[in-house]
Amino acid sequence: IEKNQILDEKALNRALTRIAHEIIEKNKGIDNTVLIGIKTRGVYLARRLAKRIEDIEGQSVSVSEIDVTMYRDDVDQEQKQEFNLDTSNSIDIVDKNVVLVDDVLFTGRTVRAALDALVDIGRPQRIQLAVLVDRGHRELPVRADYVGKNVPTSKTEIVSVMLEETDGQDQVIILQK
Ligand code: 3GP
Ligand code: 5GP
Ligand code: MG
Repeated sequence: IEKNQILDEKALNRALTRIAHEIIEKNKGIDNTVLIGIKTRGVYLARRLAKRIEDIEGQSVSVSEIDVTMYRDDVDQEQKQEFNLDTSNSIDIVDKNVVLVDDVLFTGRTVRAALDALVDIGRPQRIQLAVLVDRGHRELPVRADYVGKNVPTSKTEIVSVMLEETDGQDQVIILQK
């Protein structure tokens, strides 16, 4: 297996710092904004962005998480019916500026599923999308508002996002099958 590093630890963390600044700039502050991380790695990225925004603005930022697996269009209906959205960890998104956070944007199906999930929770004022890596190959009309790095890939490549919290180190590499 060939390995190609796209982001090392420093570059990954600089990208997150830049995105934190961009979120504050685009929203003219952070007053009405909540960050929502998608399933595994998006959650840790959302927490890191919140920490940076708090350091810059001196104001706390709400962070929560969603698992959109059951909202994907490739999950069968039976599985879907057994699934109940976890409202115990209820997220208040009504009239909020929601920033969805994920590690990799690929076909756009996960983001579509996340929008579906959010609509079930409430009606936000606006939804934006932040991703660490945009690898292309969209199958739906989805784009990110904040991108750590655009990485043109072939469909057979795999972008491996490694984070300290889940993988013991920060880096992004492309694995060539
Ligand atoms: P994540 O939960 O941190 O996002 O989808 C489950 C995991 O598999 C994801 O981790 C993701 O990093 C990894 N993964 C690697 N390649 C792919 C891919 O092509 N599609 C999907 N859906 N996940 C992938
Ligand atoms: P999409 O739904 O846009 O096709 O894929 C986005 C989701 O699938 C993200 O949550 C991401 O974790 C995962 N994913 C898709 N392709 C890759 C990839 O090449 N590498 C990693 N790490 N995750 C991917
Ligand atoms: Mg992900």
